[in-house]
Amino acid sequence: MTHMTPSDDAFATRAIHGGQAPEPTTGAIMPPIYQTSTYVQPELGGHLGYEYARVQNPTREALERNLASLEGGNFGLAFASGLAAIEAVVKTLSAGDHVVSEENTYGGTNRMFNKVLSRLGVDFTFVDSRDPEAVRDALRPETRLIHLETPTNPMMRLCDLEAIAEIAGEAQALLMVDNTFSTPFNQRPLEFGADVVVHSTTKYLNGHSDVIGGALVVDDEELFDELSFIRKSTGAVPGPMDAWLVLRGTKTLHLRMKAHNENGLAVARFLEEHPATQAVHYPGLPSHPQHALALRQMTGFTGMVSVELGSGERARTMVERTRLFALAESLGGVESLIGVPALMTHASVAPDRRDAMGVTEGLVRLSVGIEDPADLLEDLTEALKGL
Ligand code: P1T
Repeated sequence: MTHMTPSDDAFATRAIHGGQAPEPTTGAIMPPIYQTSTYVQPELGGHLGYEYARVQNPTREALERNLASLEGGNFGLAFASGLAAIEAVVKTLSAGDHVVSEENTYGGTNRMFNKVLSRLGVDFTFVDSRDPEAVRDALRPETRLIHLETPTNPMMRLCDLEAIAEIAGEAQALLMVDNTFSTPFNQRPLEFGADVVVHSTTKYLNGHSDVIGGALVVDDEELFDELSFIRKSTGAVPGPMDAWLVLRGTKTLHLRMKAHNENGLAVARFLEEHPATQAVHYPGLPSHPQHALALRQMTGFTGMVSVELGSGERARTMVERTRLFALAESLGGVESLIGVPALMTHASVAPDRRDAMGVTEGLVRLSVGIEDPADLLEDLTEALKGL
């Protein structure tokens, strides 16, 4: 059972206890890692609620209840990766259906929509959803799904969740929101009217850069049943060990996110003041064009910061010089990472589309970790010297 009774407990309490109870046989306080592929049935046609581990796994279910509790939803579904979670939602559609997607998503999401799922007869339109009217204008009678990411990867654009939820409702289209960058500590899309929240749990939810995973959280039971059917029928489940690691990660989500938010803001302020930078993209800065919206729908602004340095050469110099910020794809771990999206996470996006969105070869993305902030600023000072 992945049904979650809504809890009145505060976020920190739900992070630690949500969806978990001591294991009844031994009293083990931590959910055991049920490392099994199948379950013995006492009689033909009479199982104990568990038949086969693609369909049910108690460790995975504990994680799902925990994530549902953190997002304030009724049902959670864990997947083998963030992309597998997004794909499952698109698989609720049929050939001939239409999707409106924010154009500045993670490059892999864009690649899956453009180069894989569109071949199956689902049509995609990509829009700049900073303007909710752009979403409305892209709607067609056959539009079934709107996909948003906010803040977007890597430009840190915001989508107005409440306004777009209203548009989705009028169009009777599902609204899916990728909440990977924000996490439920900073933003809970279901509260603004989204139908599906998606996560790459690889990132902040796990938080320790040792798992690839994904998740969906929904309120509606019928939608949950449909998504469960799709996952069971197509198979992109996480293993129990990975589910357990993510569940261990979420126990400290509130502490980690508080530190990520603080360090992210400190780095964004530092970079904005630095003479070597041309623009800093961070929703917590008053200079962010959607700062007012950020204050309305987010309670913290994460550890993700993008900075424009003006040329690919300058970006290369910076990312190759840092000592604490490791040059790597991914984000959301306790350790700081740095990269050039145009050459790394967004290399699969068409160059003209990248340029139009500002994902230039001079754009550097930082995933600010929770190391001592003075050391992080010192590292950046050294990396930008002479630029
Ligand atoms: O890697 P995976 O768990 O499949 O998650 C894909 C994904 C989905 N949504 C967002 C917002 C993401 O950022 C990602 C993955 N992103 C990176 C690997 C990255 O470095 O941006």
